[in-house]
Amino acid sequence: MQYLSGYLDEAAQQALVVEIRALVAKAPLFTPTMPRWGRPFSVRMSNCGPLGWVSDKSGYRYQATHPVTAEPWPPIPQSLLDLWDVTTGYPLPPEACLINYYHPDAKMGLHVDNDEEDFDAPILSVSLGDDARFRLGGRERKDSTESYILRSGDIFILDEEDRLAYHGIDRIYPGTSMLLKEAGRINLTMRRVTRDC
Ligand code: MD3
Ligand code: FE
Repeated sequence: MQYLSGYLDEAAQQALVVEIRALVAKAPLFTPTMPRWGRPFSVRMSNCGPLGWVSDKSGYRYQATHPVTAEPWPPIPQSLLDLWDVTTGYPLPPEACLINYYHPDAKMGLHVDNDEEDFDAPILSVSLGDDARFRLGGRERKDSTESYILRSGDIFILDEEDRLAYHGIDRIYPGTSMLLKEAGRINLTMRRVTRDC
């Protein structure tokens, strides 16, 4: 994995927040629920790109439309496509950009991202707003974990080695960033979903 601490400057972060506000005006944040029991996530989500990640009682999946509005997801902004090119150098563009919004008391339990077909492509993560404690483990839930503080403007690139590692967000540190008007954190993850040969 590559951790590009402080990669985006203040102006770039602010420009991204403006883009994200426009995206969530078109594709509002929704509350995903756990498969089977339907327990709501504390993180609210939206997506942009041809595909978006959703979760409800029938399971985790990628789909082309918003689960509430049934509209196609808005396109990924050019600035994010450029960021993907510059930082990953991957020859194919991302197909999904998941927008996670964490209230100060939101967390994301330890999990593996394996709903994609293509595990060779990198995942690019961008953090905005309040600091978060990110935990990265190994391929088994019992493997030891390392913690990182993800700050506004930080970028993470997950390559093949860490692609199937357990990870999660333990907590948000409210009031650590002035970027968003409200306390909380936004994380963007850009991904390939299909195996395009
Ligand atoms: C390590 N998001 O959306 S981003 C997720 O900060 C997710 O919102 C976290 O985990 C967040 O699925 C962490 C960094 C990240 C993203 C994908 C990974 C780390 C990863 C996939 C494999 C291993
Ligand atoms: Fe994840």
